[in-house]
Amino acid sequence: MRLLHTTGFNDHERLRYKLVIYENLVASTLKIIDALNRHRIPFTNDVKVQSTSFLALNDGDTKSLTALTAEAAAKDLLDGKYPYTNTHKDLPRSLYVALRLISGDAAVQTVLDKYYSYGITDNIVYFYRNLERIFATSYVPTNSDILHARAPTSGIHETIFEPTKSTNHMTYRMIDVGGQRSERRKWIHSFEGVDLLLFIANAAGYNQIIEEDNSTNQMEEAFMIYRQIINSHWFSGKPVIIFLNKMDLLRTNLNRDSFTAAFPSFEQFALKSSKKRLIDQILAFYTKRFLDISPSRDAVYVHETTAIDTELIKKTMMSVDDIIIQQSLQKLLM
Ligand SMILES: Nc1nc2c(ncn2[C@@H]2O[C@H](COP(=O)(O)OP(=O)(O)OP(=O)(O)O)[C@@H](O)[C@H]2O)c(=O)[nH]1
Ligand SMILES: [Mg+2]
Repeated sequence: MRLLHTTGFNDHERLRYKLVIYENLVASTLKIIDALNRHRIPFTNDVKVQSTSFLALNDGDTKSLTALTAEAAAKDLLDGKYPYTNTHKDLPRSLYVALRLISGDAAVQTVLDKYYSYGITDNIVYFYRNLERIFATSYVPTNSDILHARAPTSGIHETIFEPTKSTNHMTYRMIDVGGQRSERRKWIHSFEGVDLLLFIANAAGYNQIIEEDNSTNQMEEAFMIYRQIINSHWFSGKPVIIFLNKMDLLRTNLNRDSFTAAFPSFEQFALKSSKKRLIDQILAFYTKRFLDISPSRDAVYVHETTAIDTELIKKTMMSVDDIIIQQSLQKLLM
């Protein structure tokens, strides 16, 4: 939304994302190491980081690092040996070497192929692919890096979008709340007087458990939250837009059996469909579930989205703008 409706991010904000990306990289890698340990999968230590020109720029400890193994790098990461707090400095090269060794290791690749079953966030595949760029001198996160960064919202964040042609010269006030269970008790302070609910669910989350209880799947949790808030007085009679998001991941990772395991009532639809048809059936299934628990179906709009694809989102947001404009006109006429 910031990228579409404002001038985007300034350099100061971009640099803050360096820390988020660092934290994402470290947290996900620690989860991968934990998954390897729990399943007793040893590192194969089959990756060698060469003394490339990139590493030759290193800060003194290059020689010892090139002799490092993935296993030893993982231990150093666990011991907190790659700290980073000052976003005006480059990310530590020593961490680059460690992550190259770890991320390229054959054992790690087997975990990454099934990241969703280990509670590892999906953005790690993207960040591992871009390590060289992220760890280069004077790196500044790009829009794509920012879109891939995972920074759980804590508290209530209001953004004002100034009037533009796309908002029909109206000002939008967007209130972003955190989705995690611990955040939800704060919602009561933010929903008073809102005109429209934009509810975003992870359509690929049917086989991903939520971090808070390690058992509920993310889509089931989304239906549960939606049911609670849509029946509250704040949204009574208000239009609702539901984004079935992460469609890219649903398309690439969909597994028919784990989908029917997560939603047994789906089975009747799914018998012998082609993959494309199956995706359509899943979207119809999700949509029906959302509509079934909506007190009024008339003003519920469901869109499939891929939030990291700005061009695609631009198109979706145009129809969201239409709904907002219609809604405001109705309010004026009342
Ligand atoms: N592949 C893919 N990744 C996505 C898509 N949408 C969001 N993500 C990723 O999912 C993560 C979402 O992170 P956040 O923005 O913190 O999510 P959030 O829903 O606001 O989470 P809370 O603030 O905790 O409610 C980021 O890593 C994004 O890159 C998508 O359509 N496709
Ligand atoms: Mg958020």
